[in-house]
Amino acid sequence: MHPEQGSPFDVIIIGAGFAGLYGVHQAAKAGLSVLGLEAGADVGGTWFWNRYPGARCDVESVDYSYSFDEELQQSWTWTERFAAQPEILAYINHVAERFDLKRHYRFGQRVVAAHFDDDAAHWTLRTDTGAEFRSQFVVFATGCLSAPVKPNLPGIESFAGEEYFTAQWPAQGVSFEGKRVGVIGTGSSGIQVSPIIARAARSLTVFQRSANFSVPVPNRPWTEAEQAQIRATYRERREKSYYAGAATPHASLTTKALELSPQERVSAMEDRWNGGGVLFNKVFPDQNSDLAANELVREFAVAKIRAKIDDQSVADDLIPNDHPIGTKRICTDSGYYEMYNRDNVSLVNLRREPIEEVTATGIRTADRFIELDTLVYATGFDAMTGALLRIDLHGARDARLSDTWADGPITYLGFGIPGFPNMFSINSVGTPSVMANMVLHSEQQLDWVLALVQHCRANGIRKAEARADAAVKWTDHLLEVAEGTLFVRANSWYMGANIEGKKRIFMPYIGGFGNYRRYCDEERDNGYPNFELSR
Ligand code: NA7
Repeated sequence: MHPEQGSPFDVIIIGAGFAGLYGVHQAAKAGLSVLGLEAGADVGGTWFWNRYPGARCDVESVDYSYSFDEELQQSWTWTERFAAQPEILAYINHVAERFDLKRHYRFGQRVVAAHFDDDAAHWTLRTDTGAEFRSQFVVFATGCLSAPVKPNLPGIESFAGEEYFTAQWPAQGVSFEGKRVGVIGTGSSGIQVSPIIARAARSLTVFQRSANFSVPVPNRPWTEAEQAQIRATYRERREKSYYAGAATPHASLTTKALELSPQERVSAMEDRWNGGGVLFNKVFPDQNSDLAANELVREFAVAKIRAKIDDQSVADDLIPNDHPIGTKRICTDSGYYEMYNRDNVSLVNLRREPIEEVTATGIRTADRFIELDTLVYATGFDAMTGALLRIDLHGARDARLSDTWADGPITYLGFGIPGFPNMFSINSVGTPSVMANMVLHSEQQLDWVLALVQHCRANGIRKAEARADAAVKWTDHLLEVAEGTLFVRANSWYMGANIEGKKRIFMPYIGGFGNYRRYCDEERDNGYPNFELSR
């Protein structure tokens, strides 16, 4: 029977971002019956929701794009070196139309519950419209920074002005002309949106709980010669990326920081600073593991930042002193620090001057009352685990994800969770995706998952479930790799530290894309020894 008439789909893929769309395309191409479910009204995922002005990717456009179809990559023209949100969303729409992917999707369907039927070996998914869908396999391509968190500030509900969330920005845009605007949050989103608001608003007050490092985005249009050169060498560029640490063709130097002369070090840092945040995050091979090397990079960045700011007491507040550089994602900005030289912009350091309450007309801090017409929340996400844990997820033997992950998330290679057969999560905990180029990760992970689905179907396997011991081993391994770095010293969202009550544990695999890919290849090539495959 056709799935529409009641029999389960082979696979349901949740999410219409880069990962979900690719999965739907490949599943359909492989002849599987596939359904896509998406909470948003259209395709785009992250780039559908985060359409705040200034939103821009920190990975070069020619790398942050699909590699699976040579004609696609040869025919699409990226205008800018670092694409802004509208161009990325236009690209995703182009891909969806080119491969006729929207017809597989139901939009406006947020999955709120997913239950596994042990006997029938299928999943039943329920969405917020009350609709139910069944499938043998389910893939959560729901994003790792997709569960927005509104701050829990006293009185926040009483604010009578306009309120916007960078992660749920209205498609029709927002006018800040003549408004007194407050931005809460100084991660990538706050740092990108603030300079644009500052140019239009009567006043802008930035409320900063933690300072972040930001590197200016070296954006410019691609020249025609560069575009031609990239097209001619695209395959090599991708080959280099497939087994690289960050899934881009760029690598750190091979010589450790302290083994270089001071002059060589400065020139390397200057070069990488001019290449943007992703490059500056890996100038030296030991910068994220050796504090002395990290300190050299930090000092270089601090001097760069100080030079942009007129008032050094403001610079004191803007320079992080609570984490080694790079252990929280380095942001990418266009004029963020320079913005503080404007007369209409001020910074509130919440560490010194906490918010006491939000009222109908503004924010009262420990020291003063700031009148506001508009509040912008750039307060981040319940990263990596939030999207899954917000769903009522029941696996086999009545396992609940919230119980399975009560002591911290465990997965095997990020895809498989013991107790949750035939369910896979993409770009999630246990994968290196958030550390790097998400698009190539999405291709690699969906290829892997769909190969396993096809293996099951070809061999009459009804259930595939990650083995508990393998998940413990993988989780221990990723923690061991993280312990060897400075990342565990930061209160970052990688550690779950931005969410009150969330277990503090390093969630991504930081061993690099190439190594991760090798583990995945080995598991597949050996016939999935770390999965329980039952008929
Ligand atoms: P981030 O990087 O998580 O930034 C969120 C910011 O909001 C960060 O500065 C937080 O401070 C701040 N925040 C969160 N809650 C509050 C409250 N209650 N009061 C004041 N300030 C608060 O999210 P983004 O959207 O900017 O970027 C996410 C990723 O997208 C980014 O890393 C890139 O990979 C792309 P905190 O640091 O927690 O003290």
